[in-house]
Amino acid sequence: MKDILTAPFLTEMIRTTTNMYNHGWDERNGGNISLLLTENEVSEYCDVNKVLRVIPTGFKTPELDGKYFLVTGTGKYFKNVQYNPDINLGLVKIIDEGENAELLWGFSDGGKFTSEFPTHMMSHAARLAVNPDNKVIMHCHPNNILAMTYVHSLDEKEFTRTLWQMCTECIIVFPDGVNVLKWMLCGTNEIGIATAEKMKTARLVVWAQHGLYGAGADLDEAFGLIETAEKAAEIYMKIAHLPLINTITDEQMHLLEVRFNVKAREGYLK
Ligand code: 2HA
Ligand code: ZN
Repeated sequence: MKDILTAPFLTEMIRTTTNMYNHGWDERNGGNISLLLTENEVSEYCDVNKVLRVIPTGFKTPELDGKYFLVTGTGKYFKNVQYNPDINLGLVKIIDEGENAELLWGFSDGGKFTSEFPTHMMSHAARLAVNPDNKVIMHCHPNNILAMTYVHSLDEKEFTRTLWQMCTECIIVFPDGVNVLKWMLCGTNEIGIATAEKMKTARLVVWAQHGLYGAGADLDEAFGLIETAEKAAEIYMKIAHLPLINTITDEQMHLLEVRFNVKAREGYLK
């Protein structure tokens, strides 16, 4: 058995949480990530039959039965993942139609997965139905997206169009746009169900006055999506109070669609 601390999925997770902390997106225990792994990947580094503990989840996701996830821990700080990965991260296998998770590695101080586990697992199920290659659900509190939810309409089409207009790359990176959930109580099955519903049509879901969720085929893709949306929101927050003289027009967006072979969300461009 190889040392799990050398597993690419673990080193990537450590780099990503550290990077996100350094971006200021994950203050204190803010943010959480789950990464879907194959049994082959996991069994190189850990005995999948040696269950340390069984942790109840409080919800059902039968679609994920038998699937493995590396996930950040509840109450844990992204800042600290690099120093104590075995305390701050856990590797679990989903069993009993999602109602329980077998802990195979990590959470070594007796901890458990993020309080947002319902949203993570329900969003994985929703994204996998759209894209079987999806592996990552990522949540964080980026400053400018958060700020924008206080001063911009939360209408999904308007929110998306504003972000697209802030940088040329946006429509190329997230042609599916950004869905928006009005403020809801976090850490609940209800916000999980609502987020997963929004994940069916976009890989980015804003939680108003809270933060952002991103989905992707790997950690880089989910990170890059969030990074691009956050940059657009930063530009918006720099200019929103100033007279707008120029913008990216819908005609120009159509040129980007053709040049980069992407299709903007149906009905979002004139
Ligand atoms: O647990 O970000 O939404 C930290 C959070 C909750
Ligand atoms: Zn949060």
